[in-house]
Parts: sequence; C-alpha cells; structure tokens
Amino acid sequence: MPSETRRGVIERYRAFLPVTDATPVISLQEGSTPLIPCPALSREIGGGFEVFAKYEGLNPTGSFKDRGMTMAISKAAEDGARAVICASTGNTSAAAAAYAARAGMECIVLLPAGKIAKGKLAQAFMYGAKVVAIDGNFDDALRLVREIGRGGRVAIVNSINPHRIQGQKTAAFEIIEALGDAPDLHILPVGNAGNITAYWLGYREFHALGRSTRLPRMTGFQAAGSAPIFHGRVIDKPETIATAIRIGNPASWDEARAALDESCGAIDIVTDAEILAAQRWLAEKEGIFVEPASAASIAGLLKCAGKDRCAGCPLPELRPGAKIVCTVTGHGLKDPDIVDHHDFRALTARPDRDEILGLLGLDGS
Ligand code: AN7
Repeated sequence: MPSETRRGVIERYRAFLPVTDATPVISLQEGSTPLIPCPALSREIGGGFEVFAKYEGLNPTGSFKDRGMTMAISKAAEDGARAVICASTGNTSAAAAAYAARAGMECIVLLPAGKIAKGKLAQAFMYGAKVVAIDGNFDDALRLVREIGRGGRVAIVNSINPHRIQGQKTAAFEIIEALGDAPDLHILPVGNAGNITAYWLGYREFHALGRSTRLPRMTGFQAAGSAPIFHGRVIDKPETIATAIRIGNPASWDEARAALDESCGAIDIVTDAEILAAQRWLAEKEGIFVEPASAASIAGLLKCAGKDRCAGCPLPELRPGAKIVCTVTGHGLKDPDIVDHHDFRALTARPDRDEILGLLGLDGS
C-alpha cells in the first residue's frame, strides 16, 4: 500500500480534524482499511446492487475504535493528561489501552463483569490497562465514568468525548475516496450510536465540499434484546450474544436519531440467531470473519432483502447498480468463544491416510 494512505487517520485527514502543530500525534497507523467487494452477498440480495464490506477489523487493535482513539488520546496528550478512563463493552477499552500505552499514559477501563469477549479482555490486560470489572452493564459503567471524569483528574475517552467522533468520521472519507462517490445506502450495527453519528458527519462534510454527489441513506441495526433506539425507550436489562452492542441507553441517541431522519434511513433489529447465521455466512461465502456485533449489519441487509423488511426500508427504493456499504466493525478473532454457539465439529481420525481419505469420501479416487 502506498505510504500516502498507511500513515494513520490524523495525518491522512489532518485538514478535516481539530488538530494543530501543537498536537502530539499518537498513532498506530490506523485506518485505510479495505473496502472489500462482496460478490456473493450482492448475488444473495439481488436487485442488481453492489455490496461492499468496510473491514474495520483490520485496524491495529482489530476494530473501528482506533480511528476515534488516535484523536482522543492525541488531544488528551496535548492537554497534558496523565491518565484516561473509559467504560466499554470491550473494543473501546482495547483501543484506549493500546493508544494510552503508546502515549505513556495510564488507562483505566470499567467493564461489565463476565460480558467482555475474551480477545478484548486479553488486549486490555496486555496493553497494561487497570481493569475494573463491575457488577453491572455498560450503561452503569458509563454513568460511573461520567461521575469519575467530572473530578478532572482523568480524561474520559468514551464517545461522549467529541474527538472520538471526529476521528471516526474518517471512515466515511475513505469510502467516498474508494468509490469515487458516496454509496447509496450505508448499513452498520448500532450500540452506543457513536459510529452512525460519525459516519453521517463525515458523509455530510465531504458532500458539502463537493467531494461526493450524494448522501447515503443511513440504516442501523440493533440486537433484538438491546434495541433502545428501535423501541424508543431505555432498555434496563439489555441482552444479546453480540456483547459489543449490549447497550440499553446509547450516549449518542439524539445524534443517531438525527442521522436516521436526515438521511431518510431506517433502524431495525436482528435476532441473535440472525446475527450468528450472518456471521457464519459472511465467513463461508466471502472469506470475511467478523465478530457477532459486526455481523448485525450483514444480518440486517439479508433481512431487508428478504420478505421481512424493516419499516421504512430503503432497499426497495434503490436503483439497480446502487452501491451498498456495510461496515463490519470488528475482527472475528476478538470473540473466539463464539464458536461454541455454532454447531461446529471436527472430524476425528487416527493418523492414518486411508482412514482419513475414507472419512472425507476421497477413497478410491
Ligand atoms: C464491534 O467498545 O461501545 O454504535 O464500548 O465494538 O458506535 O457504539 C463498542 C461498540 C459495533 C457499536 N460493533 O458501535 C465499546 C462499544 C462493534 C463494537 C459497535 C461496537 P457504536
């Protein structure tokens, strides 16, 4: 890849971000992730649409959170912060811990006990964060972080920190540059709703500058058991197998609502079963392994293309040839325990050639 792109989102998009010469750039060369054409998925949904996956799992810590975290930690460093804190369902804490390590800062993460995927927990520990597991969910953890951050001794790096949204909007810039225009439809999973907010900001900024001719319709999918925006009310006990989006009271609720309304988009839900099926489908048919929360966008697209369309579904209104981008937010290796929920079984054999060939039905060939 040309060095032009692989240099981190702050350097790549400096002119569009609130940084100055006085901002120390804390980067792990995040961003510039591939926008992968998905021919099998395009065929599956029909309509002559062209589907792409923005594979954010290829960021340095394996999720889209690195885009916002390079900004949040760089600005914290500029402000002289020595320590940062965040609540997280896993990926934010992994990114915060990594970028804080790089900046020589202390990092404190508040996590819902027992509800963090193993890979993400490993990251928080390995990058040297102080991990506090609380008996509560993400929403409880975020409330506590707001209270602790108020003291001013530690900088909050959750997406209530506006620098996070600024960094994350760069994904929309990259998509416009890769396609030569904005897509017609953008689909993504929604948890705390920072990412849908950030994409909409990025799309609007490039559109206003004449870098794209259109604005995409933003469509979000929440897990059925954790769908506050879809239902229009706080969910006290959110549940879903997609622990990354196990959130009942999103911080960027109003902004997400605005993105949905302004873009003539839609918000809908997918069940855990649909999420798991989509996760496996994408891996088997396109060779793209994503974590369960990320598969919510794919599950959502498959749902829209079926008979069970969401209310206000944009798909039927798209012209043939329309481009659809699904953000797949995190790498599949983040959550290795998920395989227990898929019915996988290895074939077993003695170390014997003929037995193995027989088992595979390749004997006699
Ligand atoms: C893989 O890490 O909220 O709607 O604390 O990890 O911007 O919250 C993670 C969210 C989608 C939802 N996909 O994005 C956290 C956290 C993955 C995620 C989302 C998350 P937002």
